[in-house]
Amino acid sequence: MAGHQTIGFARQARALLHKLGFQPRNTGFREFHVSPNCVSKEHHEVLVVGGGTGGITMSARMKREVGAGNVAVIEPSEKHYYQPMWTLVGAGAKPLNRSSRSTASVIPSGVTWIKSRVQEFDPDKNLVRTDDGKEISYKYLIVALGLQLQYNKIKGLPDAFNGPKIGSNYSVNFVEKTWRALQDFQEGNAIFTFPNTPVKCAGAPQKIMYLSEHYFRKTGKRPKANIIYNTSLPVIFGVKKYADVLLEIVKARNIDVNYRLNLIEVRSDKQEAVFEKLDHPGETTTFQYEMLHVTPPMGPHDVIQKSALVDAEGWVDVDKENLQHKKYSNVFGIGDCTNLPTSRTAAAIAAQSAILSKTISMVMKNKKPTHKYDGYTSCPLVTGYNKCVLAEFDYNAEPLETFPFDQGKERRTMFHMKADIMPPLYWQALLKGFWGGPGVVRKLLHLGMK
Ligand code: FAD
Ligand code: UQ1
Repeated sequence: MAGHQTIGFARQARALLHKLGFQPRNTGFREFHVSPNCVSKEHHEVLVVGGGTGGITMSARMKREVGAGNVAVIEPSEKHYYQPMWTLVGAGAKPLNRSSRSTASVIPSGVTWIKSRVQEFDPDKNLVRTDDGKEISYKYLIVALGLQLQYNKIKGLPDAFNGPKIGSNYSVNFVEKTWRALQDFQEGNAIFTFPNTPVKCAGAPQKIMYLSEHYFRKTGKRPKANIIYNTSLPVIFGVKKYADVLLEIVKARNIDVNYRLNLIEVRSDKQEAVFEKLDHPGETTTFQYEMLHVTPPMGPHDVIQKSALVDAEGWVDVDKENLQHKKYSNVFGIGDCTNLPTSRTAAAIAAQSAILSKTISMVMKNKKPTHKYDGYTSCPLVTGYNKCVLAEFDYNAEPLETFPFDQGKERRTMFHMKADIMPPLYWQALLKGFWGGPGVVRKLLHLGMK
C-alpha cells in the first residue's frame, strides 16, 4: 500500500513538473530518488566511465546498439583532447587549440553526459559513486578511464615546469613548453626521457626527439646540440623490425642513446637531470641540460587501483580477446586503463572498439562472445617534419602492416597520414563509432592474404 502511494506521488510530482515546463534531461533515467541522506540515484542500461577516446567511441557504438536514451557517459572535463596531435604541437607544427573540442560536442546526441568524477566502483551492487554524491547504477558498465600521469614521482616536478628549458608533450599544460624550450635552445644537451613504467604511445618520447633534431638542423643549431635519449628500457622499441630502423636513424643523426636510465630528479635551478641506473641499484648519474623533454611515469588512476576491478598491477582486469571483465561479466574495459598486453594507443582503441561492440552485443543476448582482438596497435613514428615510419603490430610484437609496401622505411606519405588524415579520421569516424581500425583495409590491400 505504502509502495503504491509512493509511486502515485512520484507520478503526480512528475506530472506537476511537466506542467511547469520541466523536462527530464534524458529518457534513460528509469527513476530519480532523493533519499534521506541526500544521495541522488539514477540508472542507465549502459554506463560508460570516461569520455576520452575509448569512452566516446563506445558511447557512439552503444547508442547504435541500445538507443541513445539508454546510454550515459561520466566525464568531468569540459574538453576532449586528440592527444596524438601533441607530438606536433610540441614541435610547433600544429597549434594546441586544434587538438581539442568541447566534450558536449563529441558526446553522441541523445546520450546523457554526467559531468562528474567517479570516486568509487561497487561492481557487486552494479553501481558507481561520484564526487558530487550520486549513486549511478547500471546493467552494463564500460570502463574507459585512461591512465594517470605521475609527474610528482620525479623530485622537482611539476614545479620545474614553471621555469624555462623543460617541456612535456604528454600534458595539455606542458606541451607548449616543449615548443618554447626548442625555440630557446642555443647550445648544449637536449635530453629526452622514457620512464620506468608502462606508457601510452611508447613511440612519443622519441618522436619529439627526431623532430627537435630536425628543427635544430633547420635553424642552424645542430652543430652545437648534443641530442641524448635516456630510456629506462633495454631496447629502443619493442618490435624488432622498427627497432632496427630506429637504430639506423639514431646512428645516422648522431643521437646518443643510453639504456636503463630512469629520470628521478630535476634540479631546475642548476639545469640538472638526475637518473638512476636501473642495472646498478643505488647508483645515479647527473646530466646538465639546455633542454629537457620529460615523459612522466604513468599508472592506473587511484579510483581504479582501489576497486575490485583490477589485476595485481592495478589495471582493469579484462579478457585479452573479448575485453569482458574476468570476474564481473557485465563489466568491460577499453583503452589505456586496461591490462590488455599491447601498446596503449588510440589506434589500438579503434580495433578494440569493434571487438568490444560485438562482445557486448553477444552478452546482451546471453550468448558467448566469439570475436577476438589480436592486440592490433599502431605507432606513427614521426622521424622529422616530413617523415614517418608507420609501426603496426599485434600481441606477439609481430608487424601487422596495412599498406602493401614495406612500412619499415621513413616515408613522406606516412607523415601526411599522421598529420593530415588521422585527425579527421579520429573526429569524424572513430569518435562516431565508424572506425574499427584498419583491419578491413589491410585485407583488401593484401588481397585477403593478411
Ligand atoms: P583518455 O583518452 O585519456 O580518456 C580518459 C578519460 O577519462 C578522460 O577524458 C578523463 O577526463 C576521464 N577520467 C579520468 N578520471 C576520471 C574519473 N574518476 N571519473 C570519470 N572520468 C574520468 N595514439 C595513437 O594511436 N597514435 C598516436 O600517434 C598517438 N600519439 C600520442 C602522442 C601523445 C603525446 C600522447 C599523450 C598520446 C598519444 N597516443 C597516440 C595515445 C592515445 O592518445 C591514447 O592511447 C588514447 O587517447 C587513450 O584513450 P583512453 O580513452 O584510454 O583514455
Ligand atoms: C588509427 O586508427 C588511429 O586511430 C584513429 C590512430 O590514432 C590517431 C593512428 O595513429 C593510426 C596510425 C591508426 C591506424 C590507421 C591506419 C589507416 C593505418
